[in-house]
Amino acid sequence: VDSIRAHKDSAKNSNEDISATATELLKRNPIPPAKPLLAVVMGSDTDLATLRPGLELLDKMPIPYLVTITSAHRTPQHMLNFGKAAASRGFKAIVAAAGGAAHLPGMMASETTVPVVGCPVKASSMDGLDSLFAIVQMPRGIPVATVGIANSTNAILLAARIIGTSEPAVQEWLSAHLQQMDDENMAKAARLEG
Ligand code: RP5
Repeated sequence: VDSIRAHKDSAKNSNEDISATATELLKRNPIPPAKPLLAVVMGSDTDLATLRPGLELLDKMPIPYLVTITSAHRTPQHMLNFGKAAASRGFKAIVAAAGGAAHLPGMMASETTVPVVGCPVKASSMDGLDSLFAIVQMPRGIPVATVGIANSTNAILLAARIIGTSEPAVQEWLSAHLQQMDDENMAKAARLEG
């Protein structure tokens, strides 16, 4: 980020140069520690299509992660054990995607102090509204951060922001990502304005 700022000063409003630096930072992927910092869990393999955009973005981040399937209904014991062990395994955030009677994020959050980000999946004729309500309406005392229906990109970005509070490389990546979106939108606006 500092290098972006320094570059910004020296480039004196040269958007092309700033973009080049942001892109360069995004490509940098420091060797991750062996232990995953982020767990991405889903209730069924049918949730994978919804998670894909977020996972593709996660692949570019300097965050070691683990992806798995665990279900609040079909494998409840496994799901509870996963939640119980999450903190001692070193996870700093959990993204949990589920559809329909989407109890996975909430049940996971009831077993751990690791922050859980819930991603509602469209899995029924209710188009994801059922999943959204199931995930967002948690009882007082058991918080789950809930992103929009099927918005796995924001689920991953929010989890990355949580992890970034104690991982400078992640924060640097996120700043570069913000800068890149800014550059891209300014370039689009400039093209429209002619
Ligand atoms: C939920 O039930 C899963 O998260 C999934 O979104 C939904 C449907 O699962 P499948 O019947 O497609 O396996 O537990």
